[in-house]
Formats: sequence, C-alpha cells, structure tokens
Amino acid sequence: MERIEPTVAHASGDYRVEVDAGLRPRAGFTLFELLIVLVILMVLLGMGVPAFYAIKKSSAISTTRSMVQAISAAIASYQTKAWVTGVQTVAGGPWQSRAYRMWDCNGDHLLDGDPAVDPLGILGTADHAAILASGYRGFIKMAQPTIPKRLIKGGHVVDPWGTPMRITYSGDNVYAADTSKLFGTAALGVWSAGPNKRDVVTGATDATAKSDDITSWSRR
Ligand SMILES: [Ca+2]
Ligand SMILES: [Ca+2]
Repeated sequence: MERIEPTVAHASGDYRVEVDAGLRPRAGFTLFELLIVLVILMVLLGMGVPAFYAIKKSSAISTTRSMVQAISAAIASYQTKAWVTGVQTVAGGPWQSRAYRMWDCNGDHLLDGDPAVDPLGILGTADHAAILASGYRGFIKMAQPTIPKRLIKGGHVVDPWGTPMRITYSGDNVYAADTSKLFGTAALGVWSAGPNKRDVVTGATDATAKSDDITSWSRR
C-alpha cells in the first residue's frame, strides 16, 4: 500500500508530516480474532441450517397441499365434461367403473399420468391397448392440471419427495372409514405419502406412516 504523506504549506516552504505508524490499520487479524469470527459463524450456521430445512419442509408441504387440491379439482372438472367409453369395458377391481379407473388404469393406486409409460401389469397388454385405443392419454394430458414440470417423472406426477401421487376411490376403502365423506361428487381422493414416503400403498399401515400423508380431503 502506498504510504500517505500529507503535505503542509508553510511560509518557509512545504514540508512533510510523518503519519504515526500506530494510527494506521494493521494488515490482518490475530489468531484470537479469527477464532472469535469462526465461533460466531458456527453459532450462526447452527441456528440457520435447521431453520433452513424447516422452511424447506414446510414449503414442500404447502406445495403438496396445493397439488392434491389442484389434481382433485382437475379430475372433478374433467369428469363433468368428458366420458371415455373404452375404459369402461375393461373388467377389474372396485375401480371398475369408468370414472374411477380412468385415473388409475392398473389399480396400483398411483395416479396414472401417462398410460403409455405406466407398466400396466394388472390389466395386461390387451386392456392396455384398449385403454390407449379409447383415446385415453392419462391424467396429465386429459385433465391438464397445473403441475410444475419438475414434479412429472416417468409418466407419473410425483410429490416434492419424489414419491408418485396416489389416488383412491370411495369404493376401494384404502383409507377405510375416511372415505365415507371425503371425495364428494368426484367420488375420489388424491394424496401424497408425505415427507416420510410411507403410506398404505407402500404397505405401511402404522399411525406414524399415515400421520404425515397429505390428502385432498380433510382427515380431522
Ligand atoms: Ca396406476
Ligand atoms: Ca406418510
């Protein structure tokens, strides 16, 4: 750094005034100062990291709440104005009726975003072909919900934790007694397995697995 040497005018001529070295800033920190800074940073990080994750988790939960509502609304809206005959003729489980099985053609309770991508193990090749021949192109293309692109993977709509969104119908009793008043005129409900990624679909029936599920219906 260039040294500052103020010049003072004087009748007898200019002369220089030396700046006291003690008043100039030092070029660095002592080890003790660095340690203090490190400790402060660690304390701040310790407070910030859990807060960051808490905010991230609550934001993911509200995204999912909006998604299950948006998907249910998109399906309900679609069902009031459209009907796909081909799908109705396919025999199967309690989701046999046309309106039900349109959204979960293979009965695995994962909402079928795109039947061309889904492995339709339960229905088999012929039924798969019948569904596609009927003009049905899956939930994403038929109901056209507002879903962020990053949450559509492998033909499925996934929640922020990467788990495919689930769908249930008033007749299949996945949520047992809950179904009696849940789905209204659409007769179905959409849910996410929540942050713990466990629910009845993954085979977990304990209260903890179910407690964080995010459903399109009120569970209170
Ligand atoms: Ca499915
Ligand atoms: Ca869960």
